[in-house]
Amino acid sequence: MLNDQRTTTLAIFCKVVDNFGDIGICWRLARQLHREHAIAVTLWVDDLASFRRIWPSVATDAAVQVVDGVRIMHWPDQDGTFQPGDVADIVIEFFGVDIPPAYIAAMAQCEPRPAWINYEGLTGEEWVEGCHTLPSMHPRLKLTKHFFFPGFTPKTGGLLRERGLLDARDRFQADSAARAAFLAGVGVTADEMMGRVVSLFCYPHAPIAELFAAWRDGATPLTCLVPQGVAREQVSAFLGADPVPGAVATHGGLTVRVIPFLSQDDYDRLLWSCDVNFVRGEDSWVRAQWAGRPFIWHIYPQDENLHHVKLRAFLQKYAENLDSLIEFSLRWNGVEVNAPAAWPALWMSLQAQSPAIVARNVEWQTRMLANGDLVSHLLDFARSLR
Ligand code: TRH
Repeated sequence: MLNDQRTTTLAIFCKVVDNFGDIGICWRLARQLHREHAIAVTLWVDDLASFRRIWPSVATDAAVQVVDGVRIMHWPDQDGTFQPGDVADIVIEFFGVDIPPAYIAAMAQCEPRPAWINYEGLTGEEWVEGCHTLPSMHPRLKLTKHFFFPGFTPKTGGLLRERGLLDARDRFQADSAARAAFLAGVGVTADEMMGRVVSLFCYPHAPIAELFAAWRDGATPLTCLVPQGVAREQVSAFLGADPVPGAVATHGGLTVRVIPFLSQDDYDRLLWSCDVNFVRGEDSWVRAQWAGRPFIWHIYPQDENLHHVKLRAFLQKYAENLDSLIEFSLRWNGVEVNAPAAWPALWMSLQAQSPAIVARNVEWQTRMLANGDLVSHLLDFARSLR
């Protein structure tokens, strides 16, 4: 057992492979561990510039800094000397990154050994239940690491969810002035707020031009809010200008507006404010599930279309009988379907199914809440290893 007399220490090792999901998830995890469980967290991260995009108070030139109570260490390479005293009680390698060899050697000298956890990616596939918490012995050292899988069932680690998140969301969504003030703060006009408002976060290969054309020709005015840097080419083609924050153009029923790339907390508010959210990867996808608004997921692409299997596994769990949502999601992700509908028809049928989608989201949240929150599961599991 961990010694309850002193603060538990925990280290997270994060490499930004691409995009914002790696640091996005690690930062969310780190903050929650510290704020809600009083853990002394050290976050090792190789790319402070990406970090700063989602959390602007992070300095990009500091080897060590403390932000929101979390110690952040810049992790430029695998060098460094470590003693057992440098090793945390719980060591998390994110998505299987290689921890510096000297740190691992120091882990092997600790008594008791640290709880070593490989935090894996979220998927709705069934095999996850069999792999969650499985051990993996180090080939040479007396050390065992364990796999930890987030997931959608009680036999997985559950989903990241901060204490009070849903209350904060409910208060925000019940307060039309708060929504108006937030949207105005990112440049949305009062007229735009009166129509439908959609947020767009997707990879560049999504069929964005087709969807823009459907919205442009639609009967209902729609404003699409795009954080800076997302779908740059397609947005710039629609605008006929550089997609910098504040850039806006209207063609037919569609207004496309570029907003600043937001902090993680403001990004939540964006999801809570919009009628429909287009999200991607892992972390924004989970946040959209907690936002309680219809969402369309653009999955991170993998070789040999492996991601199509993951997409279908999620839709099977989440979207049963929601045919419009399933078809829209498959088409948005480039999956071939029989007798594909045109984008205007797809969008209209998604809108028509919106009440059922919202009702499903409520049921889904009840199920996900019953699974408990990921950070509590992670700590319980780590403590059981010591
Ligand atoms: O950026 P992503 O595409 O990250 C991806 C996925 O995590 C993928 O599974 C992983 O393998 C790959 O990275 C390496 O999408 P994701 O996961 O939604 O992460 C985006 C983060 O950025 C999330 O924490 C929300 C945050 N964000 C903001 O803070 N502000 C914003 O304006 C936006 C659009 C996002």
